[in-house]
Amino acid sequence: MLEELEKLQLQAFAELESAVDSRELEQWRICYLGKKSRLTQVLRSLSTLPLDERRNTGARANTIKKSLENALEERGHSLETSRLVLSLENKRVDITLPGYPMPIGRSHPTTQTIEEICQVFQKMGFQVFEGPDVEWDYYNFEALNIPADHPARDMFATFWIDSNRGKRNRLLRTHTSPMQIRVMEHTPPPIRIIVPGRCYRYEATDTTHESMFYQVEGLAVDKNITMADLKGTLFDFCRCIFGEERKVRFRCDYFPFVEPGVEIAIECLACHGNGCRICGYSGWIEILGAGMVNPDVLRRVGIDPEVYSGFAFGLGVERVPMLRYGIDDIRLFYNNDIRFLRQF
Ligand code: 2NM
Repeated sequence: MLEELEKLQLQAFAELESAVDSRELEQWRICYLGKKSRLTQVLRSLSTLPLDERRNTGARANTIKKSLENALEERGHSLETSRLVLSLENKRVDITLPGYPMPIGRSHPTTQTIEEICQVFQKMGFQVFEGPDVEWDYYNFEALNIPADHPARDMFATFWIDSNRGKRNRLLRTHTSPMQIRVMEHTPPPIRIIVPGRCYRYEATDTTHESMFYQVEGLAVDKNITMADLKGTLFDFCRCIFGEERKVRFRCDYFPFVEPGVEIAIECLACHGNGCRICGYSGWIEILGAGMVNPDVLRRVGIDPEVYSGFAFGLGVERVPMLRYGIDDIRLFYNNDIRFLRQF
């Protein structure tokens, strides 16, 4: 019996070496350690053996069982390890290869310009507010001193959403000033805000007009605000955006919501004031409209014009990159032609 057990052990070890996967390992386990294996039979039948033989055989059979179990576990580990090594070997990555190029996105030239403009005013102490694109007639016109029959309405060709043209009619805002009215209604002075956003005009498009475009408008209301504050703030702004050395011109203009109203122009970037096609041979490019907030506008939002005064201004955002980069058609901005957009 002992001799048989020794042989069995040798045979088992030999076969274990040739098992190459977990299925073969399991077969081997059933064969040599399973319930029906010879070893289990021997261990079960120990009680039928004479006493002295029982002790020797039993001890030996148990040692062999232990050593087979250990061998099985070890073989399992080593198969697992070599399987892992092999799969790593197959998936080997050459870390010296150059990487795949990742295209990096960028913000739209209009967005870049809005951010730059807002930064200039934020450094001067202005806060940025945004308002809704869909507005009431009241905020877009009435509160800004443009009643329904006012000729100045012709300045702002409007996309109407409701058609009966009363005060509760909705429209697409033609400027961002309605948000400045909203802020003045809710905020006691001092106020220093700028409002960037989309505006809409119901007009045929050409190289300098789009039916949707962006504006940044600004407003400062406080005690003792004067035209000198307006001029200083906006001249500084022009030089921040267009260069320290740029000449700035300041002239009268008319907007219904301000009195007096002014127009600010800069020396033409293309011809340095000599006159060219871009500046209409005048040497100047209009860049901002502005003025002292009309006392009627202040009164309507509940600010006493005897105590407070303010200045306001507005500029078209797309004009800035158009002048800087010599872009000759505003419609390029919203065609979404990637060949245009990826240049910025
Ligand atoms: C402009 C030109 C002049 C303006 C006025 C106001 C408000 F709400 F305070 F009355 N907001 N924006 C204004 C004044 C805008 O854009 C060319």
